[in-house]
Amino acid sequence: MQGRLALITGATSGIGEATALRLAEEGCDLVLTGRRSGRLSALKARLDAMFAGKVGVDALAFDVADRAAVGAALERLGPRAERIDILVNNAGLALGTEVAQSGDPEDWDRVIDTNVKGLMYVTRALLPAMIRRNRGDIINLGSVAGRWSYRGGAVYCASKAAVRAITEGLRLDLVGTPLRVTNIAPGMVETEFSDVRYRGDAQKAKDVYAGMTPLSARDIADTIAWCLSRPPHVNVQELIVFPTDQPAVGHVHRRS
Ligand code: NDP
Ligand code: 8X3
Repeated sequence: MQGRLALITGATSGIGEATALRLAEEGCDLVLTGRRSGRLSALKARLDAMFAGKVGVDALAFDVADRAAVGAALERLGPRAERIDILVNNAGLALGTEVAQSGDPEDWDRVIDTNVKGLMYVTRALLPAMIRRNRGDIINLGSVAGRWSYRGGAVYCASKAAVRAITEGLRLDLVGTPLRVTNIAPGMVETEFSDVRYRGDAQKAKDVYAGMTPLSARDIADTIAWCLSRPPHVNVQELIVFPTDQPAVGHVHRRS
C-alpha cells in the first residue's frame, strides 16, 4: 500500500481515525475528512509527527451530506484529488432508538442524507479519476444492521442495507475495470457511535457495552487493511465482523 493515497470520510473519530492511523502505518498518504476541523487538524498534527517524511497528510473539513461542499472540498485539494486511489466511505451515524411511530423525520433525513446520499456524493466525485487511472479501492462501512433489522432502528438499518446494495451495484457498474468495492459490516464497535445515537447521554452510551467485550475501532481498521492488501484479482465483497460476545444482532452475552 506504500505510496497510495487514501481519502477517509469521518476520520475525526472511531473507525475512521483508527483507519487513518492503520493506513499511515502501511505507508499510505492520507486525506482526512470530517466536519470537526479542530479534530482534523489535531489528527493531522499527530500523524505528521508520527510519520514525518514518510506519509503526506491533508485535512479537509466538509459535510458529506452537502453535495456542493463535497465538490468544493475536492477542488481545494487540486490535482492531488486525481491521485486518490483508496476511498473509505466511513462517515455515518444513527440517531435515537425510537420506534417508527414516534421517530423524528428530521433524524431520518440526517441519517439517510449522511449514510446513503453522502456516501454516493463522495463516491461520484472520485470515481471518474479512479477509472481514468485504472486503479482504485472503495471500502464502504455498512453494518450487520444492514442485513438484520432491529426494533427502533428501521431507518438506520435501511441506510446500511442501502450501503450493501450500493456496494453490489458499484461492483456491477465497474465490471471490466480493476476497481474493487467492499462492504465491511461490523457488529458492535465501541466508538463515539453510541454517544451520537444517544445525543451525548454518556451513561446510556456506556451501558451499550456493559459486561461484554465489543470490537475496537482498531479491529475494523485491521480488517480494512487486510481487504486492501489482498492481491488485485481478489475482491472481498462483503465482510461481517461480530464481537465474540455478540452472536447475532439483538443478542449480547453480558458477564454482569
Ligand atoms: P463515530 O461516531 O466515532 O464516528 C463517525 C464519524 O463520521 C465521525 O468522524 C464524524 O465526524 C463522521 N460524520 C458523521 N456525520 C458526518 C457528515 N455529515 N459529514 C462528514 N462526516 C460525518 O462512529 P464510528 O466510528 O463507529 O462509525 C463509523 C462508521 O461505522 C459509521 O458509518 C457507522 O454507521 C459504522 N458502523 C459503526 C458501528 C459501531 O458499532 N460503532 C457498527 C457498524 C457500523 P464529524 O462529526 O467530525 O463530522
Ligand atoms: C452499528 C451496530 O448493532 O448498533 O451499526 O446497529 S448496531
